[in-house]
Amino acid sequence: MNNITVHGICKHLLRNDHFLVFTHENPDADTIGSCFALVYTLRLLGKKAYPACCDRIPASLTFMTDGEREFHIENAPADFIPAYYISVDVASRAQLGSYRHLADKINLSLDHHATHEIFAELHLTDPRSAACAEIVYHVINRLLSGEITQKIACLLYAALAADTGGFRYANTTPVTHKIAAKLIEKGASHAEICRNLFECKTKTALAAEAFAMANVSYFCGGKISYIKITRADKTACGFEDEDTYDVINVIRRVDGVKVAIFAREKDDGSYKISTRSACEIDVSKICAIFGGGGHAGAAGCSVTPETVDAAVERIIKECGFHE
Ligand SMILES: [Mn+2]
Repeated sequence: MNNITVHGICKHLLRNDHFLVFTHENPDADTIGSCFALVYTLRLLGKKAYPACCDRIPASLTFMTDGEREFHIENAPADFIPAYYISVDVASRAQLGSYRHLADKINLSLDHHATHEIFAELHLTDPRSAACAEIVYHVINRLLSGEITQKIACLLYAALAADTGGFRYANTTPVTHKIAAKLIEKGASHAEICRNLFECKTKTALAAEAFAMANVSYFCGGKISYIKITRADKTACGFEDEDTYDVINVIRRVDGVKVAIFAREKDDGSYKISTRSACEIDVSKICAIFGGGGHAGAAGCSVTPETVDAAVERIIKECGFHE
């Protein structure tokens, strides 16, 4: 499936310059960490490189971007003319969000989604990698001959820790732990990163979680937990979309729950459905029914307001649990 190796990628990167590195829309720690680690590495090699992110960095992840939140293409200097386009952790054209019209320009894609839709000229997709940052680590380690800086180590560590839920999810492998160990050796501040990722919460994020705890419903004898959050709920309880990133984790941790479903009304009125599976049910296949995707244990899709309730009913049915 892959048409390039880590070695081949390094040769390409060394031969080119003026890089634009794209995250996926609604950026998470894996895409941000992978993107910025690659940008800083290319700069260390004397090249020009800028991140490109169509959405704002969530406030909870600005510890990874020196507090900055806007990384639109226009934020790069006016005299910077991109000549080489890279995407990291982007599973499909659609995941480039408002930059999807640039999908055909992507020269190199690094990704770890099993559902990866090939859109780049060169691509390395490894679904065995717990995070895209694992793949990026191998590239960066080679480019820098092992001389990974502390800043880059922190970015990659945060990405790894986030996509593995703090090295707790089933996607965590011995390789993940070996890379994490290397990154700590290079100065990754693991305790501070994990506090930022998993413990520190804004008051508005706490309000979102309180809403979820109070309003979760259960199906199939408690094997499925479900929460729907509308725009009206967000206004009434004083929280925003980015405060809801941990809502799915709140409802999936209930004893007996195998599949968690979270439907969130977005500002444009459409619904983003997120799903998590803690059993053999592959939620990426179920979300694919609605044009979505992701991983076996974590996936999502977008639906219209008219179809959201029917979509959730179908997802529950597709899980195949008997009462
Ligand atoms: Mn990822």
